[in-house]
Formats: sequence, C-alpha cells, structure tokens
Amino acid sequence: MPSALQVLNASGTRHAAGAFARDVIRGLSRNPKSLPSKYFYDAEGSRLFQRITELDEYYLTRCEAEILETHAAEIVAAVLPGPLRLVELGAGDGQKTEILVRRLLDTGLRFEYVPIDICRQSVFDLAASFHCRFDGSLRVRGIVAEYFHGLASLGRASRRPSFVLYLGSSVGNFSHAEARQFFRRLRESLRPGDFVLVGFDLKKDLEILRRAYNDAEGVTRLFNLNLLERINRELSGEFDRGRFAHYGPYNLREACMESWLVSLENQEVPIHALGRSFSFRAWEGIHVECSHKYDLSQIESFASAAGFRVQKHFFDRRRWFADSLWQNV
Ligand code: AVJ
Repeated sequence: MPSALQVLNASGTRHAAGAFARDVIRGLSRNPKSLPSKYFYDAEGSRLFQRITELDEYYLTRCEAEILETHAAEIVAAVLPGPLRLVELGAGDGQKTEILVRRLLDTGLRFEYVPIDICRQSVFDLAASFHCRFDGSLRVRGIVAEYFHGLASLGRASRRPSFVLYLGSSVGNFSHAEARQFFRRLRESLRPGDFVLVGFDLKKDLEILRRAYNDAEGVTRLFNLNLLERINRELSGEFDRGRFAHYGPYNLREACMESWLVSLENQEVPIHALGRSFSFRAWEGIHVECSHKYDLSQIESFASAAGFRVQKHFFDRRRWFADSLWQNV
C-alpha cells in the first residue's frame, strides 16, 4: 500500500457554528443550566485536555497506556488476520494508539489508520505525526467529523474488516441511556466480524476520583472555563472567568464525577452573536460534564444490549481501568 496522508471533512461539520449557538441557547435556558461536554474540544480545549492527561492526579491515561503496553500482543492476536482498517473515535494525540499500531505493523499487516475527531487541529496533528512516524508502512486518512458522520463517510461498500478504537473512557460523558444508544448505532455502522476496543474507567476509591478531577495545579478548572472562553471567542460572549468557580463532586447515585461552573455573584452576561444576555444568580451552577465510572456487569450489559460479544476485558495491574474487546457477531 502506498504511503498517503489525507484529511477529510465529512459532511456535518459545515453547520458546526450554528449548532454551537443553538446548543448554547438551549443549555443556558435550562434549569439547571448546562453546556454539552463535546464543545470542550476546540484547539485550546484539546491542548488543555492533553495537559490533564499528564497530571499526576489524572490516572486514566496512564492506566490505559499500561493496559495497551501489557496486552497489545494479545489484543492484536485476537483481531488477526484483520483488520485492514483501524478506526479511532476521538483520537487525541495518539500516544496510546501508537502502541497498538506498532504491534499490528510488527505482524506484517498493512492497513489504513482512520482517526475521526471533531477537533480539526487534533486530526491534522495526529495524521501528520503518524504519517511521519510510520512513513511508508501506514496509510493515514484523518476525518474531521462527528463520529457517526465520519463512520458513514467511510462507505459501506468497502470489503475491509475494521477494528474500532474508542479509548479513554470518552463514553463516560454519555448518560447510560445515551451510551446504550451510542453502542447500538456503532454496531449498526459496522459489519459482522468487526472488532471494537472500548475504554471504561472503573469504580474506585472516591478520593482518587475526586483528585483526578480537582487537580492541584487547576488545569481541570482551566479546561472547564475554556468552554466559557469559547463562547466569548466564537459567539462574542462577555463571560468573565474570574466570576466562575470550578466544582467537581462525585455523584454516587449516577456513579459519575460531575463538573460544574458556579457563578460567584449575580450577573448578566451578554452573548452578542445570540443577540441576548443570560442572567446568573449567585451560586447558580452550569453543569458542564459527567464522567461515569463503571463496573464489569454494566460493561457487559452495554455490549450485549448492542449486539456485541465480549471477547475479553483487559486491565491495568491496579484494575482501575478496563479496555474491553468486543466483536460484532
Ligand atoms: C476525555 C471524557 C475521558 O471524563 O475523564 C478530564 C475529560 N474532564 N478531566 C474524562 C475530562 C475533566 C475526560 N474524557
């Protein structure tokens, strides 16, 4: 296969600006106010998330890297003789993916790597760096799109079996109902025999969880505040970040870490591109994220409800995180 680098915009990104405006109006009109987590990831937000993954407190990324380092050979053996296409949903900087890519290449397999992400910058950087690193042996086709638009743009005609990576416990941002629907749609967009590897953060000591989302350096706080900054940048908002605090408690009922931005005073914030202002009472919160924590029975019920067969769960040595390998049967 010739070496190639391609970055495509799948349909669905064209109306992105309009969708952001609509979702901001909708979210800030709710009670309690909320903003969708997917808007964290503009260029600045993706950069801040990268910094989070390097924090001592944020164990998730290191646990998953350990899982992939330890079990790459077994994971690769389980998906052979395929795949001819390695798809990654929400690729980030690809550090963890590199481990699997090397293993797959070591088997002599020639395949295509397809990172799909809504952050244009992430896809460009990742596609370029993988293209350089594996020059000649890996075909890279980056797609800037929401996941299902990206998957649909791959085309159903191809005869290539796929291996889809959905790492990092990104699924944690979905409610359980949304996650069930997500996995069902994912299975519908795959062919029989295709594999998926899904990362899930596991339930654990609440103090470890609390620290992971309330780091001493305050990077998580900046990550959350970037959502308001993004409204300022893209919709001419007038949020003053000094007037909002970060609050990150664990919700036991839902088994998720919650992130809130809390208004420190009564305030009125104009968002000029929307032609209106939003008022905040002192101590009123904007809910910006849920990061769900799972146990194995939940993971297995997600898989079976969507029509996947669980091949195996892979763990780090502390069992803080799981990568679960499923096959579309
Ligand atoms: C990228 C969604 C997996 O929920 O742990 C990190 C995002 N938020 N710190 C997570 C995040 C605050 C992260 N995910």
